[in-house]
Amino acid sequence: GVTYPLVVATWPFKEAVRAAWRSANEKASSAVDAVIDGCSACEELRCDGTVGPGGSPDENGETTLDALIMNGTTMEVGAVAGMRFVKDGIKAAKLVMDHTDHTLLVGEMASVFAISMGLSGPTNLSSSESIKKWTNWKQNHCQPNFRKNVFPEIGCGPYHVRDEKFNLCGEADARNCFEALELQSNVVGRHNHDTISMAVIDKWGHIAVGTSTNGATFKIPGRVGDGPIAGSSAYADDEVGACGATGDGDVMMRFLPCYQVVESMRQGMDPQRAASDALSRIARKFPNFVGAVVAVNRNGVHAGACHGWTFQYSIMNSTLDDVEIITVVS
Ligand code: SD4
Repeated sequence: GVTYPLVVATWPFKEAVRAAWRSANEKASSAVDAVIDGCSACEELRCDGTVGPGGSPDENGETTLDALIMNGTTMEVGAVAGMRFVKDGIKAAKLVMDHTDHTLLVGEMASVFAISMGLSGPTNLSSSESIKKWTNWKQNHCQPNFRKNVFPEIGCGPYHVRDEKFNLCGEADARNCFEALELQSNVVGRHNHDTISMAVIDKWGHIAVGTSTNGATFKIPGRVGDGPIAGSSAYADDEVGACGATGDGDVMMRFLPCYQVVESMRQGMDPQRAASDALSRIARKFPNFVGAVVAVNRNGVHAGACHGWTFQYSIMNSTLDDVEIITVVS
């Protein structure tokens, strides 16, 4: 039989799933409120030192947050992208959903809105770890992550566009050019598990999803990933089910994999096939991308799929004593 409530989330973020479960089960919260409680716990605890403030510094050493909340009953969405100076990403997203006619606010302006609505700030989003990570990268490696067809003269730049890649580089900077070419193809391993995407089906069978992330390490300032994009990092529809995604957001957001998963389930695919199909569409064009999705239908049947890495997701419902971790291999 169908057992509600139910919580699923990307990665073995047990404390976050427990928080959402307590909210949905003991407090009988709505699906939206349980997602907020779960993702907020993840941000506060920094889920294994990854999600939320204090993680993933950009090229300038700053941490910014992307977050999304979606109500699968009303299809309302609220999101923030590249948000600075406010620690509560998912709560800011909910304020956008509940108190504006908009869907997505960005950058400093998202922070101004969040603070005007009562969230605390402005706060520095760096941690000693993120500063250390960035300082080390800047001083010792300073690799041109996320850049292509441009080459730094020395170390960190400035970057120059060349019409012919290696051949037109002068002798002096040939080594840098070569390293840049090498690095450009080195996509696997550039992500930590720094994204939570969570779905909750509440006691009444209503579904909500949410995502919270600090994006990609050493991203170009201004970069927004799949996190705040409905249909990409997460999607929910009470009539069908829900999906959450993690991985190489720069590629995944071109395919709206979670929209794909939910629509495939609507057409009759089971969660496993829907999840695998959504990723194989991406892999056909970008065989080196790394990513994963977790899918759940409105009957509580769940499945995961991944490409280029081993994926784990968490599940909790009343048939389990505690959060269960499921490992998916590509
Ligand atoms: C992003 N999708 O911003 C996120 C990163 C991620 O586990 O999922 N990391 O691209």
